[in-house]
Amino acid sequence: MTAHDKSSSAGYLPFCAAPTRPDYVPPAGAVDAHCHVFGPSAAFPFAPERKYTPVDAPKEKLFELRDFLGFSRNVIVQATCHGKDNAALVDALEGSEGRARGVAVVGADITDEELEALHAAGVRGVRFNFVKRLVDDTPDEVFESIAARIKPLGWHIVVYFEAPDLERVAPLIARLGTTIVVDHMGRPDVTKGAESAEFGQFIAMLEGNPDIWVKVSCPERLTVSGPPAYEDVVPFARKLVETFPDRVLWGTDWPHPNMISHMPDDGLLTDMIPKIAVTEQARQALLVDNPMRLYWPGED
Ligand code: 0GY
Repeated sequence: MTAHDKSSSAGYLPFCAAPTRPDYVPPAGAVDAHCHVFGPSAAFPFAPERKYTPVDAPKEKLFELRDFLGFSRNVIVQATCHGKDNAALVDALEGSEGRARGVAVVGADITDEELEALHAAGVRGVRFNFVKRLVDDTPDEVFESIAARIKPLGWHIVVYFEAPDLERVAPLIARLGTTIVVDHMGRPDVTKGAESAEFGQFIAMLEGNPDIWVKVSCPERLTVSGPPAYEDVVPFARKLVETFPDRVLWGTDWPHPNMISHMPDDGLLTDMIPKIAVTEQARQALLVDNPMRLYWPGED
């Protein structure tokens, strides 16, 4: 077995078991709007088509972290290692006492009854993944057909792509005709800088479409300068927070699947928030008002 045999979690880093208690205290009702649950694999086996096998990261550990970091709610995003089997996600949503919403992965063949059951469990969106190391190609027609199916439920679409894929993905996003949430700032190349033409193209897409939101998340995957400060990622997140204050979300990305360079300390990630959202008003929007509008509309 090699270090990264996709069928085994050997060689993949476990999540940080004892994060630092953050100095930063999130506002009341704060939402961690990007995290995952994995397995436990004995109960919820990973998908045969997966490209990596994470270490188990069960819902109890996620809820423990939520409380430790000072958050009130989670948005749990289906990751590729569970494929289109949303059972672990649904189990976590049902175990959250209404404090988690979900983003599922579905195929175009999903039935209306299955969609309604996901909605009842707390799913409010689907994720379309374009990252080549994570998934095989899906034809645009399939994505468009899923978009049409979820529209009556009022769901949105989370898209995950890397900066070089923007040209391929942007026309599809424009056709989907629903709220879009872009994962991890569109994965910019941070060595090019936040004023680069590449990041400018991404910003222009958001300026041209008020229905596109963005998660200012995932410094651990974007950084070159590295932990604990991830200072090369801060200008990108800050620019998005300042340009689109009412369309940004923040998440830990716990348990940081598929990370092999290092495992971030979720307490230190939380301490980055005041650096990327420098006013109390910006933090209230980022952590409470925006995610509540998208995932718990009408609730306090
Ligand atoms: C993330 C990032 C990654 C993995 C997935 O669905 C996934 O497997 O999203 C990654 O490897 O960049 O958001 O968890």
